[in-house]
Amino acid sequence: MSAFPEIDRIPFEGPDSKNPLAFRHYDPNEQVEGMAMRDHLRFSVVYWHTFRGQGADPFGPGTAVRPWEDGSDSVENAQNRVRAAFEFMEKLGAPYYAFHDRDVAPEGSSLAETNKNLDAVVEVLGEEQQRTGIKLLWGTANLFSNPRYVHGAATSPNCDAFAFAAAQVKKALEVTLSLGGEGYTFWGGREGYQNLWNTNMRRELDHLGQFLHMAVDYAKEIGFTGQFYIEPKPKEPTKHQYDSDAAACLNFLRQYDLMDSLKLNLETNHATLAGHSMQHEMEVAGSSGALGSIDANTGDMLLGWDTDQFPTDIYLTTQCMLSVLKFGGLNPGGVNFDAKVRRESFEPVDLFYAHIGGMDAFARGLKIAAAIRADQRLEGLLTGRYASWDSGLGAEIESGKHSFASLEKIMLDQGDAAKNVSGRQEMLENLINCYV
Ligand code: XUL
Ligand code: CO
Repeated sequence: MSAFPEIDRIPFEGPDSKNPLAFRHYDPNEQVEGMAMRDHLRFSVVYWHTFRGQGADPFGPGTAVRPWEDGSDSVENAQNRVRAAFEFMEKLGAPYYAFHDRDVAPEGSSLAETNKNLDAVVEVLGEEQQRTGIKLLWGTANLFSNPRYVHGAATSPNCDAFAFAAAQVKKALEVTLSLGGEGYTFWGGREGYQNLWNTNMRRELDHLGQFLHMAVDYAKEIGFTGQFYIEPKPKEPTKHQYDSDAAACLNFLRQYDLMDSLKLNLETNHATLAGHSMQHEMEVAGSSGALGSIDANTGDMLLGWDTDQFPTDIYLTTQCMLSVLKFGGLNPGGVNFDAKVRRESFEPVDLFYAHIGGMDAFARGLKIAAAIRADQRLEGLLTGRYASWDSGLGAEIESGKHSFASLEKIMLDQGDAAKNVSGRQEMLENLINCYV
C-alpha cells in the first residue's frame, strides 16, 4: 500500500517550472566543478523529524496527518513506517538518511527487549536500503529522551546512566555497521548542566572523554570505519551544553586526544543559538581540518529557540557551499536536513515541499558558490589583502626568521608601520550580491 499515492517521483524541470512538486535547481546529474551535484550535496533525510515529528509544541499536541501510522507503538507499525519513509525518500530522490536508534523502533521493558525490537526494524531498514539503493549517512543513539538520562548520559552523576548509554551506543554502532552507515554522530543533548551548584564539571568532562574513547575503541574492534562526528549546540535542553560550539568541541577533542577520531557535524540553528553564523562555525571547523557534515536547517530571527526550519535563504546556502567547496567537500558527510515542517503544515505533501525547497536552495547555493570561485574576484581580493606576507618581512616572519628583538629593531629603524589598506567590506558584500 502506498503512503504517498498522489505523488510521483519528483522530477527536475529547471528554473522556469511552475510545478511546486518539481526541482528547479537540483539536477543530480549536473556537473559543478567537475563533479555531479548529487555527489557534492549528498542530501539526507532525518527520520526523527520527518517520520516521528508530530508537530507537538509546549502549548498543544501533534497535528500531523500520517495515514500510514496505526497509532500504536508496536514493532509492526514501526516496520510499516520504514516502508513509508523509503517510499518518501525514493520519490524525493534523496540518496541518504539518518536516524537515532529510538526513532526507528520502540523501547521495550528491558534493554534486551529493546535491542530485539531494534533488530526487527533494522531488518526492514536493510531490505528497503537494498531495494532502493538509499544509504545511511549516519546513525546515532538517543541519549536524551528517556528519563534515565535526566541528568545526562556520559556526563551523568549516576554511573548506571553512563553504563546504560555505553550499552546503547555499542548496539547503535553495531546496527550502523550492519546497515553500511558512513558515519556515526554524537549530539550531547543533556551532556551539560542546568546548575553549577550541583555540577562537578571537570569530572563530567573526563567521563565524556572516556565515553568517546570507548566508542572509538569499539568501532575498531568491530571494524566500523565510518566517520565519527560530534555535533555542537550551546543549550536546549540544558542551560549549557559542553559541546557548545565548534571552538568548544575542538578544544574538547584536543584535550582528550580525540582529534584524529572525530570531526564536527555543524547545524545552522545550533550556530545561531551559540551567537555565531553558520559561516563562522564552518570556518572554525574547516580551519582545523574538522569539517565533517552539516545538519541543514535554519532558525527564525524573531524566535529565540531551535525552530529547525527548512533552509530557503540563498545567501545562507551560498555561504555554506562556499565553505564546503573551500574545505574540499563533505564526503563522507552530507547535507542532512535536520529540519521539521511547521505544526501548521500537517499534510504528508508538506514533507515534499519542505525538502524540495531545501534541496533547491542548496543546489542554488552550490551553483552560486561555484560561480564566485570561477570568477576569482573574491579570491583575488582576499589574496591581495594578505600580500604583505608573501615576500620581504612578512615571508621572513612566517618562516620563523624573526623574534621580538629583531622586529623591534626593524620598527625602530622604520619609525612606524606601513599604512593599512581599507577592508572594503561594503564593496565585498556588493560583489557577493552580483552572483546571488
Ligand atoms: C538536536 C539535534 C539532534 C542531532 C542528533 O538539536 O540536532 O537531532 O542532530 O542527535
Ligand atoms: Co542536528
